[in-house]
Amino acid sequence: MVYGFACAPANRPAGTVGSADAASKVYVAPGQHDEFYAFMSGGFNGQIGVYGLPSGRLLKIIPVFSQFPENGWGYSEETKPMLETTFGNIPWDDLHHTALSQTNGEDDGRWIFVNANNTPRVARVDLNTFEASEILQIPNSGGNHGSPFITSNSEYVIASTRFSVPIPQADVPIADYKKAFKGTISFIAANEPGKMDVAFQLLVPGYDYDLARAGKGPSKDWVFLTSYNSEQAYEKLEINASKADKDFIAAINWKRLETCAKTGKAENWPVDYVHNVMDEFSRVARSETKKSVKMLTPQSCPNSIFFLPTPKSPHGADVDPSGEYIVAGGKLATVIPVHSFTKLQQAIKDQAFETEISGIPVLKYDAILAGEVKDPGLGPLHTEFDGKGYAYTSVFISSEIVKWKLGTWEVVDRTPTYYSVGHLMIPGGATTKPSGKYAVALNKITKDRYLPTGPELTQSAQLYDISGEKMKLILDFPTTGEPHYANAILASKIEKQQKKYYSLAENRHPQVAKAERDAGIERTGKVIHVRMTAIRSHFAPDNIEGVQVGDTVLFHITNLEQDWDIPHGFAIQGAINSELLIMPGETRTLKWIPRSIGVFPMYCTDFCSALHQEMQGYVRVSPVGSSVPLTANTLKAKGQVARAAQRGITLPTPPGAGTGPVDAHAVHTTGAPRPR
Ligand code: K7E
Ligand code: CUA
Repeated sequence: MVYGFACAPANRPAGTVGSADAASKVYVAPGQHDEFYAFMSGGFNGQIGVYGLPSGRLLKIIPVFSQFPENGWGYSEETKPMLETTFGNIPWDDLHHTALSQTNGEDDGRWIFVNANNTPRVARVDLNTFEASEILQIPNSGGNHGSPFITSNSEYVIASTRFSVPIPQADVPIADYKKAFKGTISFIAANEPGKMDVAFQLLVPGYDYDLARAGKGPSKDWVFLTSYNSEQAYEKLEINASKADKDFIAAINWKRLETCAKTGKAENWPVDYVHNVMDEFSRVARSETKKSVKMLTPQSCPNSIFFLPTPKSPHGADVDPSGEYIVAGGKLATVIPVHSFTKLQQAIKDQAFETEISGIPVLKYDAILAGEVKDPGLGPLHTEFDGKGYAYTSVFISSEIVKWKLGTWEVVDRTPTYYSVGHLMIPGGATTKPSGKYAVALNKITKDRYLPTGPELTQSAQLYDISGEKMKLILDFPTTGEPHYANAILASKIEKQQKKYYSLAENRHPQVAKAERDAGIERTGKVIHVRMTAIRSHFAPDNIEGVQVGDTVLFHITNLEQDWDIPHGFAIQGAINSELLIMPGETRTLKWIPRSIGVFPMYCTDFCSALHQEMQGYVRVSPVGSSVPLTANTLKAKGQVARAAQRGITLPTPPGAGTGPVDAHAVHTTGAPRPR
C-alpha cells in the first residue's frame, strides 16, 4: 500500500492542511448560503444526506427506503405504503447511488433518483419538497446495485441486476447456475412524475452487472455498464470470479431497444412488482401491484447489445462530457482502459468481433480501445470529469485520487485520500457541463480522522479544490451513513423552487379538518377516527374521552398553518411507532392502540412558539364495554352535532375554543363538503 493508514500518528493525522488558504475556501460566513447542494447516498442507512458545499454542513436527511422516526416517514399511515413491496412492508434498504434528472445532458434540478440495493427498487425524490414521491420495485432482479443511471434527457433510468438469479424465479439447485441463472437490465420510464414504470427489460447472460453511465452527445442513445464474474462462478467468488483477464463492459443501444419494445419484439412476462406514489394533493401514498413486464433478448432485438472486453472485474463505467470516451475502473486492473465511442461504431460496422456470447457480439479489444492510463494506482474504481479535459479516478487500494488527461492518458497529478476512497464526485461531473471547481472523496475507512466514537467511527468525506493544476485537500467533513455515490448541483438551480408549505385549500386528504370547526371524532366498531387540528399553540380537540382498551385510534392531524418553517409535531404516550411531524397545510395520521386504562398525555414535539409547551392534551382510556361516551372538546360544526347525535354522542363546546388571538391564524373552510 502506498499510503498505509496504520502508520499515521493518532494525534496528528496525515493530510492535515490547516492553512488559512484552505480555511477561507470552505468558510461560509454565518447567514450566508453554500454554493452547492450535495446529495450524498447514505449506504446502509437507506437515506440521502443533503450537505452544503463547500462548507460540508449537513442540511437535511431525506428518508427514502428506511423508516425515519424523526419525521414519521414509514410510520405515519400516509407514508407506510411508500415502503410496500411484493415481500411486504420493508423498513430498510441499502442506498448507494444518486442520479440527478437531466435535460440535454445537464442537471436540471427537478428530481434525484436513488436505488435500493437489497430489495430492488428505484425512488424519485422531488427537489422542491426534498421528499420521496415515488418508489418502483424492479422485478426479475437479484439486487439493484447497478442503479440508477439516467439518460441525457431523463427518458430512462437504467437499473441492472447485481446477482443473476433464476428468471423467472424458480426452485432450482444453485449448481445449475450456468444453465438457469440470468441477469436483466431494466429501463425505467422516468420522465413523468407519478408514472414510473419498467418500460422494458433486456435478458442477459448470468454474470454480475454493475455500474453504468448513459452516453451523451454523439453517444446519447447508448448506455455502458460493467459486468464481472463472466466466469459464472456461484461460490467463493473472491477467487472464482477473478480468474479471467477480462470481463466486459456492455454497450447497449437503448434507442434500438425502445424501438424493439414499441414494435412488438418484446414478450410480456408475468411478474408482480409494486409501484408506490405519494399523491400530491391528499399527501396520502398509494400502492399498486403491476403484473407483467416487457422482456427483450439480444436475439429478439439484434444489434442492441455488444460486449467490450475490459480488464479485470470492472466496477465503474464513466463517460466523459463529450460522450466519446468510456472509462472503466477495474478493481484488479493495472491500467485504466478507455474505450472510444467512434471506434466502437466503426468496429460494429466492420464486424470486428472476437466471438459471440448468447447472441451478444464481443468486440475486439484493440478495435475499440482509445488508450490506457498507465500507473493509475491500485484498484481504480470510479471516474469523474472537470470539463477542462481532465479525468479524476478514485483508487481504492492505494487510497488516492489520480488526475489524468483525456486523449494523452498521462497521469498529471495524484493526491492521497483518508482513507480508501470509493466514489468521488465533482458537481456536474457526470454531465456534459461539470463545474470543475471541487471534488469530493467519499471514503470507506475513517481511522484517525475524527474524534473516536467507540467501535463505530463516523464516515469520512473530503473536499478537494480542483480549480488549479494540483488538487488541494481543503476540508474533512463527516457524513451520516456510508456514502457511496453523490451528486452536487449549483444551489441557484433549485433554491428558488422550494415549496414553503402545502396549500390547505388544496388539501384533499379524506380526513382533513381545514378549520377547527371541522375537527371531530367518530367511532366505527373498534376504530376511532380523530380529526384534529394543530395551530400555534393548541390542538383541537385536546381532550378525548370514551376510548376503550384495544380500540384502534387514528389521529388525523392537520397543521392549519400557512407559513414557512412551522411544522407541528404529535406524540402520544405508549404509541409503538414514532412521532409525526406535520408540515404546514398537510394532514398526517398516527395509529395508536391503547393497551391499558388510564389518562394518557399527548403533545406537540416541535418547539413551535412561546407556548409550545402548552400544546398538549389528554386521552382517557376506559375498559372494554365501558359506558363512558365518546367525546372530544371540539367546536360544534354544522352537521357534526347531528352526526354525533345519530351515534348517541353529545358534543361539548370548550370554553373559549376558537376565539382569542391564536385563532387569527386559522384558515377558514371554503364551504366545500369534506370528502367522505
Ligand atoms: Cu463503488 Cu455501491 Cu457505487 Cu460503493 S459502489 S464505492
Ligand atoms: Cu406545535 Cu409545538
